Amino acid sequence: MGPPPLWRKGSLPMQSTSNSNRPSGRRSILKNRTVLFGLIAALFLFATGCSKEGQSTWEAFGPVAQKQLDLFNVLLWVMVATFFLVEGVLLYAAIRYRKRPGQPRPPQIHGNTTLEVVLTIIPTILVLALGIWSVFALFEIDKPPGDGPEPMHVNVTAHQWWFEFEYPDAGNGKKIITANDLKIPVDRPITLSLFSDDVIHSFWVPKLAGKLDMVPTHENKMWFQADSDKIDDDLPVTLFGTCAELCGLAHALMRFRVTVMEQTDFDSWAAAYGPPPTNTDKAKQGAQIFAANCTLCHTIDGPDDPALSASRLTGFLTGGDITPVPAPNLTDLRTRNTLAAGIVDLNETTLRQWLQNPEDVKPGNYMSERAVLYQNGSADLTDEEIDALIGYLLDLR
Ligand code: HEC
Ligand SMILES: [Cu+2]
Repeated sequence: MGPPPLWRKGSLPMQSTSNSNRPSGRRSILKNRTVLFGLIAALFLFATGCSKEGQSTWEAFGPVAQKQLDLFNVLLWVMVATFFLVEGVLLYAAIRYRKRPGQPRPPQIHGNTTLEVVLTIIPTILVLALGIWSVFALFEIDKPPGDGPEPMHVNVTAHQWWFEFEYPDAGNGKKIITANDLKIPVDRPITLSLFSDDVIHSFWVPKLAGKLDMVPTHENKMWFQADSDKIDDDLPVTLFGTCAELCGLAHALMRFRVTVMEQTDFDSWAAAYGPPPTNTDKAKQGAQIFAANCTLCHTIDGPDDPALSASRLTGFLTGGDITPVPAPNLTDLRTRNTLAAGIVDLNETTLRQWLQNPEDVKPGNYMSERAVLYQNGSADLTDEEIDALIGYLLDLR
């Protein structure tokens, strides 16, 4: 006689009746402090992740984000409903028709044509409907509607680890280059061309639009708009943006702000764009220190000269310890709200910390790594020189 066939009752070792101490094993997992702590932490993160404050996808401030949010909501809830329906039926069947001692095996049925047709048609309709709607939504938000206000264009270049914004047509033909703080007029489509100077980054302002990669040697285009009737607070309003593609050491410290303002305020900012005045002795001293130590990488008197930018990029890409690198244009630093790619508020205290030792504020940044000044750790500048620089950069009087 050979071994008993596998399907016969009691023939599998797993089905043996001895059921050892299973339940107590399960209880001890929950008693385990690490596991419990992990679960609570996960719950906390989950709960705080849903807050609408700050950087949130749950609140749309414009047409592009709104369309994407609608799409997300419908897809999510249809899928949640489908999940609970299917799992519910499955659980019901598994419990209701489970094997009970002393009962015969339930009859095996196969090939109920009506059921199979219905169960094929419903998912097909669902997938087609959601899929077709998604594709239409994609086309709808591809370009700003032609009948609205004239779009404003911005070129965005990502660098390790900060964002550069160029407004080719903002101030009556005057070119404007700035960094880390994108200023946009409300109720006007903003078209963006995205570039990168080094590795792949990703541009993301959750309240205005989904993310889009910023790829070296390739231009990606997107647009968004901030609508005044969707924003409850008084303008100007500051929105959060971030790099959403792991791009090296300081990736998590690569953020930016979008300041939404009235068109008139935007126009006066653009008109006032220019270097900080040097009408005090302190500012003059600051300007001299700046010229001696900082202009290898930074421009402060208007848009960067393209040839200079190119040579800084070459210096950066060819490496070496002390080289020029692309750096934020500081012409309008005094109108920005944050410092070092959106990671701290900009004020005298933070700017002093930055100038004393950028590494303390933003580990890994290329200013402390490549500037001669910081090769011995903290700055090769006296407190008085740093004061003068701060007064000059922020136009303090
Ligand atoms: C070797 C090139 C280099 C030199 C020299 C240099 N910097 Fe920088 N600087 C950078 C880079 C790169 C960044 C961007 C750092 C980041 O956010 O990752 C930066 C950022 C800054 C910022 C923050 C800008 C912003 O938009 O948040 C300020 C302010 C600044 N530098 C001031 C100075 C001053 C003042 C000097 C001269 C004392 C100086 N830098 C010298 C490369 C340099
Ligand atoms: Cu990045």
